[in-house]
Amino acid sequence: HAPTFRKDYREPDWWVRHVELDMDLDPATTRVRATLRVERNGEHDRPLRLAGDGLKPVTVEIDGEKARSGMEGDDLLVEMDRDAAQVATEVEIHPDRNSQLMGLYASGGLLCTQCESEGFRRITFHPDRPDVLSTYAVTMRADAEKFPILLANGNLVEQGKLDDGRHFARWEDPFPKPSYLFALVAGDLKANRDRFTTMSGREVELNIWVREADLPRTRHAMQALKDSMKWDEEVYGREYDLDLFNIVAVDDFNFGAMENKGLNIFNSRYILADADSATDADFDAIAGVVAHEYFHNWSGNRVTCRDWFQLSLKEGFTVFRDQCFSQAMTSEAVKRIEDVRVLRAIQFPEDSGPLAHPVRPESYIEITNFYTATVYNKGAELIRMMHTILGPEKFRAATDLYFERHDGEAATCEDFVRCMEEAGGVDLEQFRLWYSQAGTPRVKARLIRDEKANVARLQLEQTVPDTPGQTGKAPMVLPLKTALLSAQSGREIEERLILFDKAEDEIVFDNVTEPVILSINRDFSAPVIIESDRSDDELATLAAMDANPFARYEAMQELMLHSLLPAARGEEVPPADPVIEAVRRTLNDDTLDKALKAEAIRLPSEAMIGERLEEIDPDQVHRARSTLAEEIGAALGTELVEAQAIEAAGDDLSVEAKGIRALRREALGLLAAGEPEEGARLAKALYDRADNMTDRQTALMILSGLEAEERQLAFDAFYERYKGNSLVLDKWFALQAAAQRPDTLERVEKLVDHPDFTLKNPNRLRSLISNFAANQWAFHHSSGRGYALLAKMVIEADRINPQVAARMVPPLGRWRRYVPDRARLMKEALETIASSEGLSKDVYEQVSKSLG
Ligand code: HT7
Ligand code: ZN
Repeated sequence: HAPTFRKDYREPDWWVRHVELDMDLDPATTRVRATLRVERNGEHDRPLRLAGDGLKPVTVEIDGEKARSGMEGDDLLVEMDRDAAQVATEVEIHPDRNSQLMGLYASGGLLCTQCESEGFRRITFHPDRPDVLSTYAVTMRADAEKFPILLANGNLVEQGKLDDGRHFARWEDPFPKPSYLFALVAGDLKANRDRFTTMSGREVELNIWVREADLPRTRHAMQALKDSMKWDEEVYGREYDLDLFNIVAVDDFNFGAMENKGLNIFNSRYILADADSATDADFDAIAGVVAHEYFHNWSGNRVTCRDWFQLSLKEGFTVFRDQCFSQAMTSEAVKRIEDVRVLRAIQFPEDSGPLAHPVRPESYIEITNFYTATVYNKGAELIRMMHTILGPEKFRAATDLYFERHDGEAATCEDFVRCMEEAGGVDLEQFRLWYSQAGTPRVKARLIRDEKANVARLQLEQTVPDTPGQTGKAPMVLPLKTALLSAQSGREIEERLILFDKAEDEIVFDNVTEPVILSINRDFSAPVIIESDRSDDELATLAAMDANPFARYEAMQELMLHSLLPAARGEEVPPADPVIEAVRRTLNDDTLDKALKAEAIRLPSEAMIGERLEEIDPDQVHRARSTLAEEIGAALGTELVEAQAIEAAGDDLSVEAKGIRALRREALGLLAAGEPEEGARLAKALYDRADNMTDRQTALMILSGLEAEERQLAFDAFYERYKGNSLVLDKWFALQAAAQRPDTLERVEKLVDHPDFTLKNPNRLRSLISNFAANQWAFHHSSGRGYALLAKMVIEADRINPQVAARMVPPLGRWRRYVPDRARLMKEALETIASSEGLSKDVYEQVSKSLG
């Protein structure tokens, strides 16, 4: 399993200008004839190397004559005696045996493709690297009854009937694209059809293709698509470029969705929704993913990546774009809080563990292991920081320059930063370290008021931790949005953007004539960990008064951690009164909207508490968190009952209605912790009257942690009602895997044998196993059986789908952070996986790095 290095990048020896594909589609055996118009790149006599993965050439021809060729491993080498030629190959592939879901595969009666990053080589021989851009023409033939709809990238140019009940369609994509953006779908699908008029007045046909029965559940996705198209025009000046935009939903999919040119393919969980079956979070996620894939049409497709080390060029930028879109469509502050929560819960642990890597990695064994929170979410934070440094107008000028200069090219992160520098008129030399240095910077912040001089001095110190293969790092540029508030009134005295770029610095605020409180890293302007010495009183004032809603949430989290961290370390626990009072104030604050209230009263998760500890004892962390929840619940019964009782219509997806349901979830959760019987009664009543999935899921989540007869009744009722709906059944598995109860491990061990559980469907596998591995208390059971179960699932899943299996390894990789008995058991589980025979390179890379 040899690594590939960024430093080894070389331009391709041969360009492929055009690809002509001719495919006889059949689930058992599909015949693929590919004709590549190739051109020598520069002066050399190297052969044409075409990547393959499990392919055997039936024929290889140059300009219609048999070619001299041979295999080297999986690759086909073709001897070339001319500078330009038509090279044709023929292979046979077997979609119904493709359990990896890469290349051409069968899912629920459909045939569909997934080519990013290196799946095209499972369909035909091809250089299959993102810097080789070609136009494509695809002719498909298939059984007309089983596969009445035949789709590919671009425009449909011809279709018709054939003999033997077969038919054909020919598609042409005029935009040169890398092979990872190739797609086709064949199946019995129906479309939700709509139209969009672009800013220059062009009409675009929009189709969302699903099974006929699912059509009513596509409305939200269609609205999100039209909103995204409009937003990209208004905010980035980007117009859609084809006359047709197709989306297809499939049930078996390794990721969320794929941005293939003109033919996005989606995991059905990011398309299908109605109030009866989808939660508010599902609706929001659908809008976010639809927007993300649509935005890729410019940030990814029109301007693509030179090589896979540049993945964040398209992914970080596109995540930033989808986050801003969702902020604009919902609540700016709440969406920012959610995004930061995800960053802290997933990316921060990744950045401090054995799989830490820079946003632009230096090497990989298997590139799919680098579709990570670091490349995506930290990558988005880098773009956000540049946006903050440049300001919105210059940032827009810089993206205009980027899209214009690199349209139709395969670009690099460096190209992007250079456009930011040129159009923004800034020097980003030191900022570039964000792309190359892994690890989350830590900032110590101390505010000292000098009463005599009427100034406040902010002393800052930064350190960037060592990560695998990287030590002794240089200070980074940290844009810290900082304000001083009057300690008495909470009034904002001054806000500044500090560009902190040294190991140590002192920032002076003049004209400070009264005691002040520090509000730092507002809106999470830099993705760093802030350590400040602010007191409970100061945090409580910020939580109640800070004009920046994100900073209010942040102060509340810190206040809670002041109480949780000593308890989680087994130290003496300070009284919970400051937290209880702050929660009471928040609940009684009529100026705060409900969604923000819900965020503010939410306790940090066990994973987040663990992140702040030097050594994690999962039982102690659990006890610390549940004790604080109990105390709040017992003290604030009246306020919590009131907060959870506010009603909203189930099909109302307004920010206000979603906030009401979010507040109900948090309030009922705290209440159930303090008063379990009352909590069980209210949760069961909620389950019985709920007219939407959000409330139903809240009720089940609360019941799942209680010892009450209502629990089983509700879970059984839910199963009976939704057993035919696989996306909802995923929730049934997920809720049980996430249950905060002592017997969750045993229940999950049994659920693995449930007839509805399968390793073949990634959604189902993740719903049970990944949710279980994220359940800190249950997964880290002192017996080590949780680790053993995960190891067993990884080994079994690896034989079916290595990509999905490899993504389940990271929870075990955290072993060094845990108390010795857990660390030993986690390491043993990793060793069990490592010693299993025939491990894929995907899992091998994750496990060997985790142990190393
Ligand atoms: N660009 C897409 C990545 C993706 C993917 C990668 C590896 C294996 C399967 C995959 N399916 C989709 C998704 C995105 O970021 O938009
Ligand atoms: Zn993406």
